[in-house]
Amino acid sequence: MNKFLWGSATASYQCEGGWNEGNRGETQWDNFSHHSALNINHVNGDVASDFYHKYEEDIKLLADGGQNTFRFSIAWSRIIPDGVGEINPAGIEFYNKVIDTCLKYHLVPNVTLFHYDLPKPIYDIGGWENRKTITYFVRYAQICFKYFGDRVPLWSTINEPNYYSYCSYIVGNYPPNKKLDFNAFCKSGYHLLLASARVVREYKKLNLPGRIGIVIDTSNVQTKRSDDLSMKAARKADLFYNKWVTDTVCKGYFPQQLFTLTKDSGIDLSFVKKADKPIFMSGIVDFLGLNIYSRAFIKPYTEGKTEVFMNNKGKNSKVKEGIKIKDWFETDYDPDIPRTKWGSELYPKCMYDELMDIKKNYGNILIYITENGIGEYETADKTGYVVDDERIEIMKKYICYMLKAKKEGVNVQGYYAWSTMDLYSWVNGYEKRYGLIRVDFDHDLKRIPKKSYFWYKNLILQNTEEG
Ligand code: BGP
Repeated sequence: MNKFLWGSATASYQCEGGWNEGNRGETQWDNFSHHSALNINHVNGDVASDFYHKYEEDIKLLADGGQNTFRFSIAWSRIIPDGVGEINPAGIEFYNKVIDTCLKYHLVPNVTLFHYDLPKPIYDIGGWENRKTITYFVRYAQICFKYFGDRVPLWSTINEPNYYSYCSYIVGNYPPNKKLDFNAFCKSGYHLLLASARVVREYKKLNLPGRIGIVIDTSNVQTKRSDDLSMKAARKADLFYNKWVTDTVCKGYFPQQLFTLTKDSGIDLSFVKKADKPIFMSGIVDFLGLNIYSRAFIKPYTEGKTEVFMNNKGKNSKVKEGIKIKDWFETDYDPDIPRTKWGSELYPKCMYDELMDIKKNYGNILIYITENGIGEYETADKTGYVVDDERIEIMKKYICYMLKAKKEGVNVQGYYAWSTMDLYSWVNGYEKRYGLIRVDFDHDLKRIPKKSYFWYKNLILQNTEEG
């Protein structure tokens, strides 16, 4: 794998559909989208982009678009329908076909083991709040390595342990929809990282011809002022958003300051066990997958209550996303920075800032940009073609900043646009589109490459020729 990887990414629940086909078991997201009143968009991933049936067409389109790699995730509940019991041959067969199709079209498969779709029976025992989930996850990972490890050179244990826990236990817009439950946030976050470390350790024992990492959403922390109070708040925000994960997976231990601060904030840390220490140390990753969308612009917050804001309604809402955590920090708003219709900042320079920060802290660690892109409302012309100039303009800037950081010595070796095709957006449904390829959700799920698909193809070609 000497070539720079240029590709795009998906996740099982968001694109596969076929939710009750091939003996797939129910997941936490099926349960949420079918039954919860908190599913504000009233849509689900039952059919999604129908990748379950159209995977061959999608993978061929990727290759035709000049891409040389494809990031996707495995649905745990296809491999082990109840999460803990029998292996499902139909699930193994499905992912064998996906992987073999990638290889047929010369695409490097980049596989994530867990991208949010927890099997329902495991969710029912408390999901990641329950330590037992770690043992079940390790077994599931071992099965994946056994069946697919010979052909998959890039594995990621978990997608975004931080953002996933944040939405599940602080914002409350992901199941189990707990709001501002910092105890559950810390506990599940700790278990997710411990699970990741154990899986990394298992993988390394096997001496397979690949690498293993983790995928993280990093938000480069920035402030308007540089006084003492602002700098202290910035350090806390950096621990909260980034370093509890990046330090732990790159160095093998949690930042000590984090324990002191969380204890002072009244968090019950009884889930931290002495015996876990060597596991974290032996679970250091081979690479970091970075999902980069935006930065965290913050200021100190010492008076007032802890609150969280999230725009889950897009253009019909005036809410800007953010959080206020007493004695830690609060989100600041910069009027000069444009925003998406969902209220998050459009700030492409965060790509460069974050990559330089990673280099400063973790040296030459191998990096893949595992997600980057922009969610949009989109309309197609009569033929189904979408002229997504805004996406092109933004991605161009992000990619320029990535290449600038690479020139300055950051060991970044791949870039994945989010997403390969239009798919289900967590809590935002099908209105928020990220794909390089349009999916006609109203009719026959037809695939029609957008303008950005051709632009990306050209960009890959130019960058490959120039080396
Ligand atoms: C990341 C997730 C993806 C994807 C993306 C866009 O956090 O890893 O699965 O969904 O964000 O987020 P959203 O669809 O909520 O806009």
